[in-house]
Parts: sequence; C-alpha cells; structure tokens
Amino acid sequence: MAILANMKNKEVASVFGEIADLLEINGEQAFRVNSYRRVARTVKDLTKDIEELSRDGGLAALQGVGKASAERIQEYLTTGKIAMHQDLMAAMPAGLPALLKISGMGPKKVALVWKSLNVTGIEDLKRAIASGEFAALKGMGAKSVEQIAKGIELLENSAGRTPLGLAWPLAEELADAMRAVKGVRRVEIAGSLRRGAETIGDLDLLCEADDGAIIVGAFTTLPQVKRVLANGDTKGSVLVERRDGADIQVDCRVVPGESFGAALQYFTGSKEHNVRLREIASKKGWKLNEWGLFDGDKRLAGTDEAGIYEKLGVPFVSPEQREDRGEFDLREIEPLIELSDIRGDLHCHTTASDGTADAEAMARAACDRGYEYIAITDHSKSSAVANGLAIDRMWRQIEMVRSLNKKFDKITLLVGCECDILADGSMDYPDNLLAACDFVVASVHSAMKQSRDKVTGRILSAIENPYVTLVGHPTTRLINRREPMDLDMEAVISKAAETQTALELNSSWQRLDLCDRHVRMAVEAGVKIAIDTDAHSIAQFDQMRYGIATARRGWVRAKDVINTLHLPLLRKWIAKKRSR
Ligand code: DGT
Ligand code: CA
Ligand code: CA
Ligand code: ZN
Repeated sequence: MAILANMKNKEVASVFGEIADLLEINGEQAFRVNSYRRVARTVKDLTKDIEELSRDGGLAALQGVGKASAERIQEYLTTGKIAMHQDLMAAMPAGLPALLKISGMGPKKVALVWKSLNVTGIEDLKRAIASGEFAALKGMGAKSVEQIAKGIELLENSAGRTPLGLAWPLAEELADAMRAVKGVRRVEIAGSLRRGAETIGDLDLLCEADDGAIIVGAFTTLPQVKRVLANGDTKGSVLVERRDGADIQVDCRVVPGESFGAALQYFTGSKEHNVRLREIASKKGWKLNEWGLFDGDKRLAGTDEAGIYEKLGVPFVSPEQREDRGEFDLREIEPLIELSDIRGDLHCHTTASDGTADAEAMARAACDRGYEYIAITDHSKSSAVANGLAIDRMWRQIEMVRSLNKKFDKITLLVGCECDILADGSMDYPDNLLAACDFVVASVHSAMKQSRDKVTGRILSAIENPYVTLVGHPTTRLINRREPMDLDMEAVISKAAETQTALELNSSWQRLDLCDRHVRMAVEAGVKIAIDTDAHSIAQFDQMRYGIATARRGWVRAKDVINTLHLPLLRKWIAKKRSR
C-alpha cells in the first residue's frame, strides 16, 4: 500500500518537474519556473498519500502549493494528466524534451542549442557535437560537450533495457495474473530476471497447461497489455507499460508438464550457459533442447530442472550463477546468501538529512521486518543538496539516536553516519565525531570525474581511516544514467582486505554498487560485504532483494556478509579495525 501511495506522489512530482523544465526551455522567468520546482519537491518529500490529502482538502495547505497548483494536482489525480503540461509539450519541437534525458543536458543547455543552433532532437545534437558547433557556443567548452557526448552514448546503449527494480514487481504481477487463468497449473518467471540480472531486455514467463492457444489468448488479453506483437499456439509476445511510462516486451510460453523443467532450464539461460550444457549433452551422444534431454527417442529427463543437471553430471547451480563464469568447474555446491540471512540494514537515511521518515519510524519499520539492528546513517555536512548534518547537528543526532534506542527492545539502533569522502580524500567529519559513532559509511558524492589516480587515492585514504567500517556505493554509478568512477578496483579491494574494511553492495536498483563481478572479486580476496538498502523511505527497505540477487550473481555466501552476523559479533567485527 505504501509503495502504491508513493507512486502517485512520485508521478505528480515528476510531471511538475517536467513542467518546470519545459518552462525553463521556453525562457520563462525564474520565479515562475521555481514555483513549479518547489511543488515538485514538496510533493516528492510528502510522507502522506497525495490522493488521500486531496480528498481531505489538504492540498492548498501544503508549503509552496498555491491555488493554481493545487488545481493542477487535482487535475492530474482525476484525469491522469495536466493540460498545461500537454500544451507545453505540443508547443515545442517533439524531440526537444527527450534531450533532457541526456546526462549533462539541463533545460538551460537545451534552450541554448535550440535557440542558437536550431537543434530539435538527439540526431541534431549529435551533428552539432561532431561539427564542433556546440563546443563553440558561448558558455560551453570541450569538456562539458565531451561529457554530454558520453551521456548520449549511455542513453542509447541503455535504451530498451529495464532496470531490475522496475522489471521484477511487474513480472510478479503478470505471473500472478497468469496463475489465476483457468487451466494454468504452474507459472514461473524465466530469462534474465530469474538470473537476477541488473537490467532486463524482456520478461519471459513460462506456463504449464494443456491447451496452449487458449492460455496464450488469455495472456494477450490481460488488462496490462498495451499491444500484441505475436499470438500463437504456444507462445505470445506483448508490450506492457513500465511504472515509468516506457514499454517492456513480455514473452509467454505454454508447455506441457513433462517438458516444464527442460523449458524452464532453456528459457532461464543464459545463452552462454546453455551452449555449454548442450555441448556436454552431445558429448554423451544425447540431445538437450527445450522439450527435454533425449537419448535418441528415449526421454532421459525434462519434468524438472534438477533432473537434467543430475543426468548430465553437472552441478545444479542457482539461476544467478548460470553465466558461464566458471560454474561448470564447481566440485561442490556452496549455498548462496538468501534474503532470510540478513539480520539488519546498515545504511539508511531519515528526515534529519534527505529521508522521508524519521529515525523512530525507520527503526520501527526495520523491527517489523524482523531485523535485529539498524544503523541510522544520515548525510554529512558537505552533502548540502542532501541536507547533510553540520557538526553540531551531528553531535545532537548522536544523542538523539542513543536515547531513541532506549525506547526499543527488539531492535538495536546503531548510531552512524554516511560521511562524504571529500575531493581531496579527507573525511567530511573530524575523527572524534566519527569515533563517537558506532558505524561509519564513507562515500563519494562529489568530484566523480577526477582521474583514476585521484578517485582511487580518495577511496584508499578513506579506507585507511580507522573509524570507517564501510565504503558506500564504491563506484557511484547509476544504472543507465551515470558511468562508474574510473576506479582501480583491485587496489581498493586489496586495501580493504588489509585493513578489514567492508565494501558495500548498495541494493538500490538504480545503483547495485558494487556490481556482481566486483563483489565476486572482493569476496574472493577475503573482503567482507555489507548488503544494505540506502533506504530514504520505509518502502525502500524492500530493495534488499535486489542486492541479494546481485550478491548471488557474485557467488556471495552468508558468511561473506557482515549484516548476516548477530549484533554482538557485528560489534566485535567493527571493533577489530578500530583497535588496530
Ligand atoms: P534479456 O531478455 O536480454 O535480458 O536476456 P535473456 O537471457 O532473458 O534472453 P532472452 O529473453 O532473449 O531469452 C531467454 C533465454 O532463452 C535465454 O537466456 C536463453 C534462451 N535462448 C534464447 N535464444 C537462445 C539461443 O539462440 N540459443 C540458446 N542456447 N538459448 C537461447
Ligand atoms: Ca528475457
Ligand atoms: Ca525473451
Ligand atoms: Zn546513503
């Protein structure tokens, strides 16, 4: 429920943000633009459901929301759009708003290229970059244009791939809808989603049933379907709208029970893993396909996945490990970490900095999840946009969290902070303040474009600080939106191993940082991982499963992760580095 409520708030905030962008491109006066931005921010930070608020007549009472804005919010809630927003879009070249999606292109720059070079879309912009005209404009330079060119590349490479956090809830919704169809005995999600990949090309559903055509018919007429791409006897393909408005393709296949395991194995992939598996079958003189494992006409396996691996004499690895990254060489299967192994969240934000719930509400929510502990880690003073805590505020926060802790008996609140690693590699808080915290996350939030040596050096000096227990989102990448920093990961990993510093696997689906490969490198070097959510709201605690999926792709076991420890052992682990 909370997630749904939040979604409407998010939609309204994003439409108002777009209105502000469009007005700014049109050269409207700053105060007018800012008034829309203010509404966007207020609505985004709102802890209440906006629909509820509007029913209670509370819209106009919101800070920064005037009568006109309140009416526009109302308009959105009733009709799903705002006429003024549509008019603004209609009044400018259709390709122009898309330029805002390019990293580095704000409304001012969009207006600049439009007015001075008559650029009206991405292709125009690419030409203006190639010809040097863009860099020659007043206020532009080679460096910022280069950054924008990279932004275009990133956008084009990511086009079509859906982040895990948008794909997974949608896949579950569709799988549930298919489970409710009469005649369907079993539904599984296959493909890259079952493998826990960070982005998903299309969704793959598998249904067990007898009459394929009827089931495919039910699939292609689900209420979620926007367009039907294919409609056959055993397979249907459709387009479905994502939460953010883009489309994603969904394939649905119907198979009989005797082939369900073979089909699940085949359509889970990866392709590389399947190619290897088929080779192993053919070396034995057998044939493996989506219908089963066969010796001539004789069916050897196929009803369940495990049977196929067993017959082939290959370890039955988890879907997340099926990438042909060495899984065929495993002699014994070690269980990978599971969501239920997690005993606490070590990175979250409250209203003290940029979160939407206060420490008490966050702790209560963590307690409801059955966690043993939670570290409250708000931003430090230099994170001004995130309302980071100045030193005196941080001292008061430490007192506040300690006394709040006395109110809880089932969960322990660890006093923490997310301390910025500044551009020169120093920490944003002095050591005595860090020492007063139980738990310190150190993260880069600025100057991410520095050279490889510089950014690596910054992380290394943070790791050397005795009070830093964890490096937060080490590469600072944002999936589909921002490249990782140019980090010497091997150097970071070896310094972390040497100093007993943990590295984060940030579970936010926009980050998933460290990524699967890096997390595997770290664990193989003996570095401990913290899998946490960086939650800025109660609902975001649910992101833990994305981190767990990524960890499993990195072959992580429960013992590699510090927040699988019971609290006394976790405290002991933290103390070890501090006492060195
Ligand atoms: P995606 O959708 O790009 O995120 O990645 P997948 O892995 O879901 O790929 P998809 O949807 O094209 O196909 C699903 C699975 O079906 C894939 O992981 C393996 C299997 N598959 C598809 N095409 C082939 C193929 O040509 N050869 C083999 N061996 N397997 C295939
Ligand atoms: Ca797929
Ligand atoms: Ca597919
Ligand atoms: Zn954070």
